[in-house]
Amino acid sequence: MQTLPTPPSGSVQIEDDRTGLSIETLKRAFLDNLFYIQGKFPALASKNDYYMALAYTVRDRLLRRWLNTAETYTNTQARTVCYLSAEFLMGPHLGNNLINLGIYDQINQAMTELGLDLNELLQQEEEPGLGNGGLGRLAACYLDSLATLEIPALGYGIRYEFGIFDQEIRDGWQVEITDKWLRYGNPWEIARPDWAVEVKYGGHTESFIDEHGNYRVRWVPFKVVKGLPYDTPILGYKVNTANTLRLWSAEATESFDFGAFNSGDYFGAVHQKSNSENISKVLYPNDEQYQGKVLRLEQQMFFVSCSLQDMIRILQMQNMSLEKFPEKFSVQLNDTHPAIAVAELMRLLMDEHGMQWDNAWNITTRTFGYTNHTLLPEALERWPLKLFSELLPRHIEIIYEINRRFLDDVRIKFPDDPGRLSRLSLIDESGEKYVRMANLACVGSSAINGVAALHSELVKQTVLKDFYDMYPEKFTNVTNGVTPRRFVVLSNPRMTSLITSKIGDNWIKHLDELRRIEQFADDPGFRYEFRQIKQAIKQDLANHIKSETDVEVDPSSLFDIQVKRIHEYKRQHLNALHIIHLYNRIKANPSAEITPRTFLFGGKAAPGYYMAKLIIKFINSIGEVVNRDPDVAGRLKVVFLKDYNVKFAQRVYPAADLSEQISTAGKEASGTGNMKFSMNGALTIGTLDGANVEIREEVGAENFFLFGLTTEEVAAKKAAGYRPIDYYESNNDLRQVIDRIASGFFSHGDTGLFRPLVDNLLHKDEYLLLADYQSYIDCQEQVSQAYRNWDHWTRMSILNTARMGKFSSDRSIRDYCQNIWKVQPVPIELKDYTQS
Ligand code: 73E
Repeated sequence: MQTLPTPPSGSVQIEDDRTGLSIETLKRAFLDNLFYIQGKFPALASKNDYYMALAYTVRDRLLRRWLNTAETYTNTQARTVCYLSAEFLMGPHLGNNLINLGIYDQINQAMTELGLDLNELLQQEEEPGLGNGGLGRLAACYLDSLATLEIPALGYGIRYEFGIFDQEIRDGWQVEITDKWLRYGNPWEIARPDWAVEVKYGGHTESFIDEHGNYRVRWVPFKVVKGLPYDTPILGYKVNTANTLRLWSAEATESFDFGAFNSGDYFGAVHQKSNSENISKVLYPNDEQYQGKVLRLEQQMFFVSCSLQDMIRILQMQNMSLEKFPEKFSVQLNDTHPAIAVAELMRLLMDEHGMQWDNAWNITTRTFGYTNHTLLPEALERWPLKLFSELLPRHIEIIYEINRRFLDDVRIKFPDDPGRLSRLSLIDESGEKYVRMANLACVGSSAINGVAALHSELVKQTVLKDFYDMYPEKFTNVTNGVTPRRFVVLSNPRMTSLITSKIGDNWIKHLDELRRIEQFADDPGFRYEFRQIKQAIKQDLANHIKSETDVEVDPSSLFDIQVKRIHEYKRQHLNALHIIHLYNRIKANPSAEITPRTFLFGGKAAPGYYMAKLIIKFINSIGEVVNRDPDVAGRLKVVFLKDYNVKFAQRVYPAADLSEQISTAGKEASGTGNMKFSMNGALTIGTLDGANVEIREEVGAENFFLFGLTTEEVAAKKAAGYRPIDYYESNNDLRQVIDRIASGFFSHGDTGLFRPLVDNLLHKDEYLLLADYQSYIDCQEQVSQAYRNWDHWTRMSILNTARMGKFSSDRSIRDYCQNIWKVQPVPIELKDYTQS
């Protein structure tokens, strides 16, 4: 617990209602907020009023740390990390802030004493779903670790009015509902209208010679949009550092509409206003699927320009010269979504601040780092040149000039290699012309990294090979990590208490210390307790499933879980084939020995991704048949949980026995769900893909269920002309599974419904499900056998948790700080403003 400064002797210490941490003070502050902010007295207050009053009570306690932090950074001119990301999938703030402030238990008690249930209030929070999946959640974990490690940092992104859609399931199909997360207000953010900036689009450029005789360019835009920053404090775990997440909201500029208003074009002026506001209206719900929409490029330009202008403002406020930009800021590009920053920083330095090219380029390339998150060709961002030039006429000029100089460098290093030049060019000229954002990011950055060891190797060998040949020294790996504060301490309090009772609570900040519970893996008492906890959490989830879906699941069955975005490369349908295999076994011999399993799925499909939506329908259809077949006698249950999001993820990971990480080798860059499961004691069934490789190295091959082709084998098989139908024809069991689907058995006799799925598997099978099928089935059989020996299973489970230290996002952030950002911690002292 934090202590207040010692009062002068003889005086009475009264805790301030906005900072005090005693139960009595917390209760008083809470009731005060209910009254003065929500304007309600207890008899009239709704659950949401109580949630808001509590959120404000907690926010007050963050504010003092936040202001101390800002003041220290300003006074010390601290070197700062800026994490530019189109997505921040933060999850609910309240619980996490209680953990990081170290007041979870006090608040729990204060609420109980007021006759309220903290869990109910926590459930009340609408999560800000400002991301699609792993990439956005990674950004959120990194903010938590940056603050915890006391690194000065700002997260910059977009304040989407509508985040990722809410998913409902109707008749087994996904239905998308708009996410109105701001409906009841957002107590965690503070608008900063003083720091609004303007962003230009369209129009044309004009060149002129300035008063010093220098060639300059002026951009005359077609429209100007205002960016308004909203700040959310990001508190570290049990430190005083509270960094900032600054999200930009688009508004119409006041000045720009005047002409229209004065000329009587009221409608035109209002239209222009709503048009501007569209920019931050909605998150594109595509995960790893590029869509070349103008609005998306407007969004990227919008938050990038706002953020870079904000950095320049900060620099100038601290009386630092622009030359110091790369010393003051290290700017990380979270994939290519913010890659336009390379051209925008050049433009700001040259056109707005009068700098010459060489100087501006030197500053720019020392500033940026670029993280690649995917090798999937359909995710690569390339903008049609025409669209790009019309929206960003000045940026295309700058990109041409960057390209001209860059290709000259290439010619020097690789003379007479036109193929290489055309591959490296920032402009794709092979057919219709495109601007290649990954190429821009590579040329404009001093460091390029992948997100797991295997992925970083593949980046060098495949998509960015030519850049690796050109600049080998820029390439590194930083394996992803996840925050144990949210994904263990907050989500699994029972396991947290057990571990802490044995080894103290240092592991929460130094996850490597979890190794110290290895010594208890053979202690029968510890094993028993570990297993009891898992059992109790599974019971809770079973109750939740019953209330949500009316399906009864047996908490002693093996909880086999796959939660992630629905994508063919992630192979949820391979999991489904295994379910049908087991079902067929039961149908052939109802008394067959089958380890009872509950198959849980969760995840959203991109609204325009037909095959992913069909996979959701497929899983639900299997569930409909299997769950009520009397021959199955409850031994198999299949449940698709709707609307998988961060809040729900926190309930799911602790309840898993088995974590499904079954992507085709070489396709999943890292995965981070795999880490969250394993930290909570689930065993993994997985391929040698992404971070699975490193997880298996850490936990030991004997505590990991490995199957499937390797990346090299996948490539070789494809090169040799892969024919999935051969597997179908030569494997009886597989044939029976496929035939059962094709016969309409899971679709009320309709043989057409799943035909696209079946045809795809038999004749295309881009992700090699059929090639991996037998290996997967055999491996699942080992899982079933292993689960029968619960004592041994629990031992493996404990060892998984104990050996996950490497996958704390604290380790990832340390890697970034040392190898890429070159930034040091700046500890924050707690000062008391009320005394001064
Ligand atoms: O393997 C994951 C990785 O763990 C990868 O698929 C994901 O990023 C995670 C964090 O590194 C990812 N998401 C996207 N690309 N890679 C993406 C692309 C376009 C839009 C939204 C997300």
